[in-house]
Amino acid sequence: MKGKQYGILSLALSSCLITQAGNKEKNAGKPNVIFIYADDLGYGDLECYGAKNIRTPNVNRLANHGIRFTNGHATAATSTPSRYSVLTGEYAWRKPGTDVAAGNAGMIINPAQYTMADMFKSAGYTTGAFGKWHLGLGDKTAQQDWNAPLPTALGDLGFDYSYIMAATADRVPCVFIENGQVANYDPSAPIEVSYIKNFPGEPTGKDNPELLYNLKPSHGHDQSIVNGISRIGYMKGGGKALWKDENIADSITVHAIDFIKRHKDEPFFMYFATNDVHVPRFPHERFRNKNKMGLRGDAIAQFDWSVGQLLQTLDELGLTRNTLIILSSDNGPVVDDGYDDRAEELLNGHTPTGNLRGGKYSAFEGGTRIPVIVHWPEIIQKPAVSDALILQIDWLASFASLVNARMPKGSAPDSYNRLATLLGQDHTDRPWVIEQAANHTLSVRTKNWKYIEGSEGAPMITWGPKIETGYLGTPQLYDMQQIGEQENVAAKYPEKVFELEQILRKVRNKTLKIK
Ligand code: NG6
Ligand code: CA
Repeated sequence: MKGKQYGILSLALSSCLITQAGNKEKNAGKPNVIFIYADDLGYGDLECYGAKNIRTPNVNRLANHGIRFTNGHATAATSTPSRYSVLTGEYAWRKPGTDVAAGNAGMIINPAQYTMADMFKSAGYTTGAFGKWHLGLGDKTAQQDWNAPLPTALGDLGFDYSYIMAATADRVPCVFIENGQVANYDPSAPIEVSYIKNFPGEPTGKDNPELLYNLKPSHGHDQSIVNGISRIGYMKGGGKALWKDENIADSITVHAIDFIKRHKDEPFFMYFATNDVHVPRFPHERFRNKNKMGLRGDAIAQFDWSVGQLLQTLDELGLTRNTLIILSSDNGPVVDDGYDDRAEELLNGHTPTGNLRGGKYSAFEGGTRIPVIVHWPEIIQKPAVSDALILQIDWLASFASLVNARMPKGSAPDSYNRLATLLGQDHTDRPWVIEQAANHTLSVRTKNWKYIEGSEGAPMITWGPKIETGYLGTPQLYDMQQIGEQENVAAKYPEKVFELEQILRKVRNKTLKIK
């Protein structure tokens, strides 16, 4: 594989490798890299993955001219651990405190840790992060002063610029954070945040349902009210800085476009993490009522629009050819995730998981098998569909190889260079991938088999979403050549169960490496 990658490098970077002159020249030819990271977008949610009720022309364009993967996997079935893994190249289950984070969680990635942004920066890239963060901010949980610059933020993780939401749209604080400070800060409305108790006199969804003029909760989500939608957690103040949900996609996209324009003459890395299609789904009016799936469908259309805006900007600036775009999702889909948005009744035959079993949170495939599309016209000239088994955790080492970055010893311990596979130049399956369900049940997936370790836990999610967890007291084994993880064949193939158990044991104690 190494030789092949060098081939790519020499094509794309030959000029830069020999030029010693100023930074600009040194970096000439390096591809820009844009990582488009949707939230809760399922394997079956895009037109190019078979969705029938929704048009996604901009994502289709990427798929039609790139490599579309049918066996791509996120490392976890929820956001925080998935994002942690992809940005650090370390399985989240190795590190305590990486479960779904509150909006006032302290920074989960240690500033000293090596990240994808550090890697790009070391290779001469300008780096930017946009949209959903959900990996904590500031030194200490619940100790942040949101009215002053945060002492630790994305600048400490290698991002030159960031315009982010602290956690999720359903968690306070409902403000954007730009370079570690609340954007559009309103001094007349100081911000306070708590995940323990409300601030005196502040309305909540629970006590003041009459104030919920935009969306009502279906489960949970009944604490502070912002923009007529109640959230998880309590906040006070914010004033003009508070977001309007219907403008979130616009805000993120406009800032991202601005970043591209500012850095059009130097290589840039952009982490573009959309809020769509996470709850609360409240897309802009111009996306409403255009498909039969209601707000969830509108949110997918809005996601596609954001993708289109980035593409159009690259086109206008003449950057499309030498920009590598990788598009994916942080975990599998969920229909009712806590707001009464009628997503369930309006599915109209749509299957967000594309018929995979389970969904977000789950140990089954629906939890972690997600769309992955790679687009880079300069190098990928023959569009293709690849069924190679790939895992998001490998993107860090793969991109490091792409840009010839030297990763410090011990960094990104679980990330392997699979660049040639990502670019469609070979179809080598990862020998195994490890996946984490919401309750930390781990699975080992190989091309042909899936092993789910035995674990405690109810067969269905207990708090609202109608999703099979895949948890069972004893180990399960599925033949992945059969569709849908229907028949547990653990009793039939004990030696296979043993083999996959050994893989898990050795990955856990770091004695198994991929050659
Ligand atoms: C759950 C929330 C859900 C969502 C999820 C995190 C409730 C009842 N449910 O706890 O709405 O926010 O956390 O989603 O509060 S993730 O995609 O960011 O991981
Ligand atoms: Ca998610």
